[in-house]
Amino acid sequence: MKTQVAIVGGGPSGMLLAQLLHVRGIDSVVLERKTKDYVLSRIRAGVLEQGLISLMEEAGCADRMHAEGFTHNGTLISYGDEMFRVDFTEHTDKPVMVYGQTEVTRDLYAARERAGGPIEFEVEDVEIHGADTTSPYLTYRVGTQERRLECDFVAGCDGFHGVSRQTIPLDVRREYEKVYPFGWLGVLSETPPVNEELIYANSERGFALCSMRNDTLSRYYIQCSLSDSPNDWTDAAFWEELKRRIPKDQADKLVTGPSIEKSIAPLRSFVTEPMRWGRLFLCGDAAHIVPPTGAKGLNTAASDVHYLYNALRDFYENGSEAGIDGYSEKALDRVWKTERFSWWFSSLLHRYPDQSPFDIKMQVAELEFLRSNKAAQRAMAENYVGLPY
Ligand code: FAS
Ligand code: PHB
Repeated sequence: MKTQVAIVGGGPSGMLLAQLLHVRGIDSVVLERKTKDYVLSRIRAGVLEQGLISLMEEAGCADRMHAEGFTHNGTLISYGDEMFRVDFTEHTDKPVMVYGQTEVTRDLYAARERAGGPIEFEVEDVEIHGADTTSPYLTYRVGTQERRLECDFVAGCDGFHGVSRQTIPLDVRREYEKVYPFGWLGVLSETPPVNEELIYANSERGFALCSMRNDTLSRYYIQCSLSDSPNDWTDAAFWEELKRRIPKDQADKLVTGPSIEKSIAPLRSFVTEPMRWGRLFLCGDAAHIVPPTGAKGLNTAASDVHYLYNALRDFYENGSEAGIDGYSEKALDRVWKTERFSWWFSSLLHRYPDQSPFDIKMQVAELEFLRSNKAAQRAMAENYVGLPY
């Protein structure tokens, strides 16, 4: 089989790239390790930047998002019983959209199916060959059948544990990592959100986040130990701990209910450089990971896709290699800025095991400064709504 762009990974990165290329008449084949149901069962991001919204519109997949998504013009930040609001539109004239990653991926799958775009599920042993030549190809297995896919380019959209990043030789790759000494225990519940906007909570017991998917589906997180497992937490224990980490007036109105999903995500900051090797291009979690605090994981995958999609368009439509040659540098420039913001926001809100009383005083001083200083709020807002592509 032959295609123009072989895409490894059928998560949001791979599916968004495939759909954007399709709209421009560029053929691609998506190879996904799991089943479609498995991919759609993963509960992850919840906040979309304007850049991702625009890409979904360009891909012709934005109707349901606009119909069902929630526009948020600001967010709440609490520490103890204190709480203040950062108004995004006051500082940036841009809102964000609350619409789950699961729904984004569902919309992209629906578009792919409408277009009859080839996607192969449950593929195994994907290997990328000849990435440093002008005629790369992939080999993989579906069941007992060995297959080969000839292509012009390979998009590595296969996440942190994928094969693409590992294809770049160790003497070419430079990796940067920070592992955080805690995780996030997340719960999805069919309950009304405690507040119309998100609440990012710094408390002496640890971080908490009150988010949502719609007005009857809430998403909550609490910082937890890396040694915890979801089964260590009954629903009652989770709700009790969440209430102790958010302001009392919010805790008093929190509607609790049975969890319909409960999982723990480790937190890490990770970047691999370069994001291109020959005809192989890394996108999204295959190249970088952020702690979810700043809601940047999915959104930074989107900016990678924007740069790669336009680079490939330029190649096929104008015969120019400028975009593909500049992809890695351009993507990494924005990646590092979102890594910084995600690290800063995580440092501001979480309790770290080795924190001294002085360190905690610094956190409170930073929160007080953010609360009282418009320039500080503008800087936070500009990062949160998404830096320009
Ligand atoms: P993904 O990991 O989503 O998709 C990669 C796909 O490639 C998967 O479907 C995988 O099955 C497939 N694949 C892997 N190896 C393969 C192979 N060898 N062959 C074929 N296919 C292969 N971001 C936020 O902004 N907010 C959050 O709250 C948040 N929570 C998260 C919680 C968890 C547990 C995780 C892991 C991530 C979270 N993220 C969050 C980040 C997340 O949203 C990612 O940024 C986003 O999924 C990135 O999308 P992709 O780059 O497509 O990678
Ligand atoms: C979510 O709703 O899952 C969510 C929202 C904001 C974040 C992280 C996760 O910063």
